[in-house]
Amino acid sequence: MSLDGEYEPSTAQWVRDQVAEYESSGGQRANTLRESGLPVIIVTSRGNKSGKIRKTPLMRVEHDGQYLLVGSQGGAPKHPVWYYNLTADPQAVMIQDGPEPFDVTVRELPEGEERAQWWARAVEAFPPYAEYQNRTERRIPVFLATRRS
Ligand code: F42
Repeated sequence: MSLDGEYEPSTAQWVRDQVAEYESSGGQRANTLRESGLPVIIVTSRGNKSGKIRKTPLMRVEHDGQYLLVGSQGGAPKHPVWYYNLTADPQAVMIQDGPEPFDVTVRELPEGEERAQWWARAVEAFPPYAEYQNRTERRIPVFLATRRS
């Protein structure tokens, strides 16, 4: 793991519990969104203010080895704050999708064909994303994550 530093768990209990269970089981447990059966990944970023290590479960949207990270936060009016960690340092990001985390570089997708194609994949993987976007004026941000060798 190339992102070192002090881990600061989420302020949301269910989130930090999911991260702990996922990591301690090497991705064997707590790898879905509650009973939905829909798969989850763990995204590690560096706090853009605190410099601490932050870990965020997100729905797994994967295609040909790339991942889409969707800043939906249930359609809330504001971006989740991990958004600002990724924009501040797109290289200080890791994804765990199974036993071991790996380094990725993220790029926010602007409006256009590529975003539309990935958004369709996201809604296919997790249909509530479509509702969440209808629920808010905010354009839900999405990042394309590409593994660094
Ligand atoms: N959230 C999504 O947005 N999309 C998903 O697909 C998604 C899936 C999912 C699946 C399972 C699960 O358990 C949770 C899931 N969530 C999903 C929720 C997600 O894990 C986050 O909890 C949610 O998106 C909110 O992210 P957040 O980064 O806003 O978290 C808050 C609660 C938080 O931890 N705040 C911290 C705090 O102390 O208040 C600060 C965190 C932080 O990164 N601070 C930065 C720092 O420097 O340390 C500063 C950030 C800034 O600029 O303010």
